[in-house]
Amino acid sequence: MTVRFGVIGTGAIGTEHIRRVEHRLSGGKVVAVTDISLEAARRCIDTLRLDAQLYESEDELFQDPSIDAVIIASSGPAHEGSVLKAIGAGKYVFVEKPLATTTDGCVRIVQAEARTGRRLVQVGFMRRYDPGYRALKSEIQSGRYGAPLMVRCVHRNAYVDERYTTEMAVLDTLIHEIDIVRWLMEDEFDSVQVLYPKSTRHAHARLKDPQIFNFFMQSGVVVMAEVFVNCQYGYDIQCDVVCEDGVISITSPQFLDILHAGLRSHPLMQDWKLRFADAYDAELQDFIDHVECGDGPRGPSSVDGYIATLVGDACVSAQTSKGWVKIPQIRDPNLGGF
Ligand code: NAD
Ligand code: NAI
Ligand code: ISE
Repeated sequence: MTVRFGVIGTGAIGTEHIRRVEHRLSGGKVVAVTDISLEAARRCIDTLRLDAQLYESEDELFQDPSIDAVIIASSGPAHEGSVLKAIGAGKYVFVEKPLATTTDGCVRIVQAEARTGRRLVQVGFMRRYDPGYRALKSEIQSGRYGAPLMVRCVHRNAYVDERYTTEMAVLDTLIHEIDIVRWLMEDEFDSVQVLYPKSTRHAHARLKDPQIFNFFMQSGVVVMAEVFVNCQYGYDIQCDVVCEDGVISITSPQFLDILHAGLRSHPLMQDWKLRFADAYDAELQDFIDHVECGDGPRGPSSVDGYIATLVGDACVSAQTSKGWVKIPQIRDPNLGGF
């Protein structure tokens, strides 16, 4: 069976995901698209020469019985409404992070999915599919380096535009670290504190940049995560796990080593598209494969999306409250979900 996709949101990553379903992955076909900007949807169809229906609203797209699954790649605040309608229409859902921008919105999604009695939702936490993070997890689990004590994360973007604010750094950017640290360490967050170093001259008035988020995990491990989204030089993702008997770090994939004019250099990736290309391919292929065989997605779940937003909410409180903020009970026993 071919999984027939409808795509909601044909901006930067929506277009990338359509390209990969159509040209790189197997078992999927994009049959319909929509975007709140019909101009963006039309441009996507033209640029990728798609043989796909353009719907003027997501409601029409959800009513199309030939669509098996949707990719939701609209801006974060639009996700909740679209995911709930998709579940109501009985479609499988691949939704970009964050699952929803409020904890209550995530709860509504988890509960709506649970009421259907089957798993329908996968969240786009693609780092779980990245070869570097997978190798790191397997080294941690080998026990060869003793117990982990500290984790140092760095998340740098070359630049962001004027729409990106101090608060957005949490659910837009840091949320990747929140999810990957839970997954790597098999541990939950306990408390968070935010530090603001001197701000870069490249940040605009509504953005403090960089920001440092310090966490205690429930096990006592300390996580230090830097978010710096106007670093100018490129896209730079780092993660070091300091253990009792050694340090394990991921390295960025590098394609070139250039000797020129008295210097040895490595060109740096400029954004997420290339850095995580293999991970995006793998997460969507995994989604297609599990939808195709009828057992529903097995990747990051709506509960993972809920926990990431819950921790994110505490980080946003910590941004304005100087001290440590306790993270509420991670897993509400009444939540349900898969
Ligand atoms: P974008 O602004 O380029 O694209 C968003 C698109 O969604 C736009 O075309 C916009 O018109 C459309 N849109 C917004 N609200 C909509 C609605 N209610 N209905 C239909 N369409 C709507 O943004 P982007 O960079 O592609 O990011 C989109 C999503 O992907 C975000 O959730 C973002 O967090 C996520 N993202 C994830 C990664 C990653 O590494 N996993 C990377 C980039 C973006
Ligand atoms: P974008 O701004 O390029 O695209 C968003 C698109 O969604 C726009 O075309 C916009 O018109 C459309 N849109 C917004 N609201 C909509 C609505 N209600 N209905 C239909 N369409 C709507 O944004 P980008 O960078 O593509 O990000 C989209 C999502 O992908 C975000 O959730 C973002 O967090 C996530 N993302 C994830 C990345 C990752 O590494 N996993 C990388 C980049 C983005
Ligand atoms: C973007 O939405 C992503 O998810 C990227 O991976 C991240 O690096 C960037 O900061 C976000 O804006």
